[in-house]
Amino acid sequence: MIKELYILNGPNLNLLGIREPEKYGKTSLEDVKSLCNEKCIRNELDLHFFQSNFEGELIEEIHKAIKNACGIIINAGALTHTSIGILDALNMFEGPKIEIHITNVYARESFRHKSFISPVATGIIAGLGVNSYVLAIDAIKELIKD
Ligand code: CA2
Repeated sequence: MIKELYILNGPNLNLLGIREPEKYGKTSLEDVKSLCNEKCIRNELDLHFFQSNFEGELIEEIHKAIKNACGIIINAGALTHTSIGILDALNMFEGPKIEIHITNVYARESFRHKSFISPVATGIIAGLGVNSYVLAIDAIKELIKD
């Protein structure tokens, strides 16, 4: 079976492009999915794109990734700053995993400066708008090449 690239999105990211465009931009999550899909096709990767507002659903998706994925890109949203469950699940995934953020979390409130998942991330991309997603696909492609 061809392995897939899992791109996982946490709470409230379904509202991308609809609310707070001055902070998160005008691109919808559906548009982000299309951009990622184009990039994956060019890089011969199969995309699995997922969003949930529920921590447990995201953890279950990471469990599926352990079997099926060549890499994980995760924007865990606010769960980045709170979730040991997501940290533990990501820790079990042995392939490359990139933590991404649309905004520069270090230029924002101090509670966003702590990430529970950074210690197990292969790399982190933040502050580049939705381009953070596209750049992370390049990073995964580079990390999985022979
Ligand atoms: O910058 C990011 O990508 C964040 O992961 C976004 C999270 C935030 O809690 C993190 O600190 C940084 C929030 C996602 C909320 O998404 C919205 C999108 C549009 C409108 C309102 C919320």
